Amino acid sequence: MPNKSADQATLIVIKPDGLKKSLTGNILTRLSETKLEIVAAKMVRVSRELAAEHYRHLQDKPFFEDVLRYLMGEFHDRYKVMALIYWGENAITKCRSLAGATNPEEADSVSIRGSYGRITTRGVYENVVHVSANPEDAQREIKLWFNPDEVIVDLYPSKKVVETVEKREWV
Ligand code: IDP
Ligand code: MG
Repeated sequence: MPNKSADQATLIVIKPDGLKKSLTGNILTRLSETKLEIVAAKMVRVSRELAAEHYRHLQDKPFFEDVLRYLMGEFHDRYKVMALIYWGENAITKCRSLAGATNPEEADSVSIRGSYGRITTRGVYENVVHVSANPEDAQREIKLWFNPDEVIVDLYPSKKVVETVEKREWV
């Protein structure tokens, strides 16, 4: 497998509002403008633990609980998100620039968040998409959301482990 530079990767999450509004295609089309490569993609049912770890930098904020519930899908009755890894030169800057500012009201109106986001009456910024903020966050988040075998390139060092696990197979 090619070994690709880790600082060029970013986690992208299409949040529950993006899925509920059928924006997956639009968002992926917008992100394709970057000419970056998708090196992993999957649907995820977000647990409270995953949401809390993902947003741990916000744990002291008054909106922390609402942001967890938002990512878990509780405000949209859609208990899933789409997680992807985009790889390539300046992946983070390119994707964050297309995503727009965190506050959808302040985001450039042609950005993804400016086009499709909103602030709810509860005060949650529903901004449709997550993009890692910097290479350190990207590495932490990618390792949190994906196993090495789910990524088609070697982004970070990994090791083989042998374990006996109970898993489901097709009947
Ligand atoms: P980012 O998503 O642009 O990196 P962060 O500060 O990491 O922004 O915040 C994570 C998420 O928490 C945001 O995308 C948004 O959904 C929510 N959020 C951030 N700040 C606020 C706020 O002041 N009020 C309500 N929700 C917020
Ligand atoms: Mg962030």
